[in-house]
Amino acid sequence: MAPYRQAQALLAQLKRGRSLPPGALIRLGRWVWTAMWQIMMSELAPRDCEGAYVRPESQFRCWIGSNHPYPPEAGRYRLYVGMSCPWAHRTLVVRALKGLEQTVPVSLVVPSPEDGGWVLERGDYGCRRLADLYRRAEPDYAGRATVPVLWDERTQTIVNNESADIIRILNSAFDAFAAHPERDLYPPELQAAIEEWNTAIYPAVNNGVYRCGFAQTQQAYDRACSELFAQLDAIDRALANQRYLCGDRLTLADVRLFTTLFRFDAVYFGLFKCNRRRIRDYPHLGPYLRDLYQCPGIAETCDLERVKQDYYGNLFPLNPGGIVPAGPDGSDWNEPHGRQALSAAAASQG
Ligand SMILES: N[C@@H](CCC(=O)N[C@@H](CS)C(=O)NCC(=O)O)C(=O)O
Repeated sequence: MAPYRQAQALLAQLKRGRSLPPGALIRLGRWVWTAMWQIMMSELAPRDCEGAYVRPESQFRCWIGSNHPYPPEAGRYRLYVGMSCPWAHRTLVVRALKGLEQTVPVSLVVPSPEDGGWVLERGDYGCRRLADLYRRAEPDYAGRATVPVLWDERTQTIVNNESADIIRILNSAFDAFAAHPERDLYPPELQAAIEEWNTAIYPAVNNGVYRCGFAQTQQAYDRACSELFAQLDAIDRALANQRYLCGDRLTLADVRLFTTLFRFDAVYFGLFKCNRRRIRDYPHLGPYLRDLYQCPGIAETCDLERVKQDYYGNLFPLNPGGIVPAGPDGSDWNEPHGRQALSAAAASQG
């Protein structure tokens, strides 16, 4: 008999028997499940002494550029991404906006419930798991094997595994090969404004949804949830009078926000308990999200079904039954957003 059936039969027997009344069974079940939940959560999400999620620092932080050890070359560097991951999604969006599809190839990773981590779809360099690729780059690597990874095929090592860096590299390092070198998503005159938004949005929104979902105490969740919605309200107000975060031009600040907003109603609202309000119900954030989605090249980087499948299907401690909810179906992504009127200059960008 399969272990699951055996356990079921045993439970049925216990429920019928006189020796263990249902109350004791429920207490036992709660104790076992809580202990397991705590063990699994500590594995999934490092926490501080108050039970708040603490994201580990990315460890590979080299740069690509003509005066760096890694010179820009077409076809030399590869991106490893998972389609459900918001951090990896940022890199796909910038790659598409810059027209780098021929210059920087992509390899996909998919989550493996058995391994509890990413596995390579193609098995590059004989590596099955992403962790194997990390160890190929650095045999003593003891951190988490995360995506995105910007990989150098020449030296077979990881150049960078921090999305915030990789999108800046993609924005400028490969302009000699890009289909859209003229499109600068991090222009010098807007860098201070972009960084100001990033400083507010990263902890409260990008990482904030994870701080809600991975909180291990009520107090930690309450704080993360208040900060998240206070920041979303502030962004919504700012977007009332301007098309993008920094005015008329789409910048890296929008890209970084987009990939969190794209997942919000489908996974963060339910699975991560970010449920004070949906993005589609905000007067300006809702249309802003559709505006970005409809920007040429971006829709092709989006896979909402994959997002739902991976989050609900693989974050076991948050959804032990593995059931993937039916909605939302995302059928309104291409509805009119009406935001061109906010910016004549942006309208001509398409
Ligand atoms: N700071 C990193 C975070 C990347 C990250 O946490 N990626 C997640 C997927 S959404 C991951 O690969 N997690 C695997 C793990 O933590 O073991 C970045 O922005 O690039």
